[in-house]
Amino acid sequence: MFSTDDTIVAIATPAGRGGIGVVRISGPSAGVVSSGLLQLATPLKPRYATFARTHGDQVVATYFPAPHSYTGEHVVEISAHGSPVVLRQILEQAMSLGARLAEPGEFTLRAFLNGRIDLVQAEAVADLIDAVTPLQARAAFDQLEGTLTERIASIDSSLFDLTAKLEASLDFPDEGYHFVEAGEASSAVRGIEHEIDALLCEVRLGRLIREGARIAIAGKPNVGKSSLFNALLRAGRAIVTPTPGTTRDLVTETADVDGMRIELVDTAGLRTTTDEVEIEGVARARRAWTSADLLLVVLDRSCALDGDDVALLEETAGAPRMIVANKSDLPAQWDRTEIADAAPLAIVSSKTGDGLDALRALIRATLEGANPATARDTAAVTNVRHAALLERARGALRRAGDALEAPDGPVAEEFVLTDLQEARVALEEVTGRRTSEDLLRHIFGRFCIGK
Ligand SMILES: Nc1nc2c(ncn2[C@@H]2O[C@H](COP(=O)(O)OP(=O)(O)OP(=O)(O)O)[C@@H](O)[C@H]2O)c(=O)[nH]1
Ligand SMILES: [Mg+2]
Repeated sequence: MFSTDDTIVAIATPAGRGGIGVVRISGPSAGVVSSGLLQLATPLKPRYATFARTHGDQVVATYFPAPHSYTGEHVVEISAHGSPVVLRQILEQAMSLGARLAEPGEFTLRAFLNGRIDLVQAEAVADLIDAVTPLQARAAFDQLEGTLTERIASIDSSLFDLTAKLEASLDFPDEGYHFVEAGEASSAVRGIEHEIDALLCEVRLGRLIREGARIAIAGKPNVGKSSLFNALLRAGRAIVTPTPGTTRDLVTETADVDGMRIELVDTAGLRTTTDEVEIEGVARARRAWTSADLLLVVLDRSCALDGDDVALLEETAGAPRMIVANKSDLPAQWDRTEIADAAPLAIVSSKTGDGLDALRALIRATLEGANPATARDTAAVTNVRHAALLERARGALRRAGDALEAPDGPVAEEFVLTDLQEARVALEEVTGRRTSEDLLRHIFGRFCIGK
């Protein structure tokens, strides 16, 4: 998988019919393969789209000579009519001319191996392709542009400075911090630790953006849970009727709520019943509530609160939740002061759509919790792998800082250096300066063919 001395080929556009389909060839003999494939009057001019014929189609070919291409190698991209048959023929001809079928993500892997991008950026390419909300796309794009890469590079260069000074001291036989005082070293370490802390603060938000959150809707029968579910989805997905006990099973759909990817779960209305189906529905509802990142507790504002509402508010008190007072288009029968509850409250009408935008914003703000980001912010860290490595770096820095500030004088440089070195190794693993074949296999295995 890791040799780059052969030439690879793949269809880069999605399977099936399309207006245009692209075949991408990368490697040392991309030029040779494409000239065997294309009937050309003159050789391809670098970076010029050129009309040509293959043996069965009219195409436009573009040649990107190394190193100024996506992979850093010679690349030829052939745009053909988007027929699976035509594309397959071009692919097969390229293979008969010596190219090998690319593995998933192998173009991007080559870009990484050739130093065009680092590992964070390679992972961002896959995230960008997988993005389903604009916010996810923007977070991935920021990483592709190098926001995290740059922040890690700056942290690593401070670490490099400090390690160099401490290492230099080791050459002196007598003890003591020769090129940097222990106090100065410890404040440098604490400063770096602080920068990593700042990155880690974004992890929660980053994971929300990248992976999305699960929100369950809870409430008594007939308060309008399914109507709210449909309104948030902007689709008539769940059945709505005036009969209490309409929803019996969990209904789950993915929604884009204020840019966040949300898995929304509608549940059966909570009530005591002897109906076997409904009993199971209520049991499922309760299980869905406990696995949710956020619970929307729906109350009907057009009916006075009753014992069931109070019981539900008590039952869900320990969960991360918001209260949604529904049916605001009807005369209100109670107000906020009647609920002794600190949870955020939104007043909406699932019927008219009133208050739904405010509800969406409140959902996002509540999920973001302690780290509210403005609508334009995204997080630099969205990936669990990065977060775990940053945690490891922070742990090592903490030990180094403590060693430098030890009550009976700073610990010898060697020990501090071991910790600093560990922090650097973790950072290098984030960007992929240090990496293993297994890790690369894992990361690039989730790419699509042709990327
Ligand atoms: N006026 C008004 N009626 C609403 C509103 N939301 C829901 N309803 C009505 O309330 C009734 C019950 O709505 P559903 O969405 O089925 O309620 P539910 O909570 O899912 O009910 P179950 O599935 O039986 O637990 C229907 O007749 C809806 O049209 C609202 O905002 N305003
Ligand atoms: Mg329902």
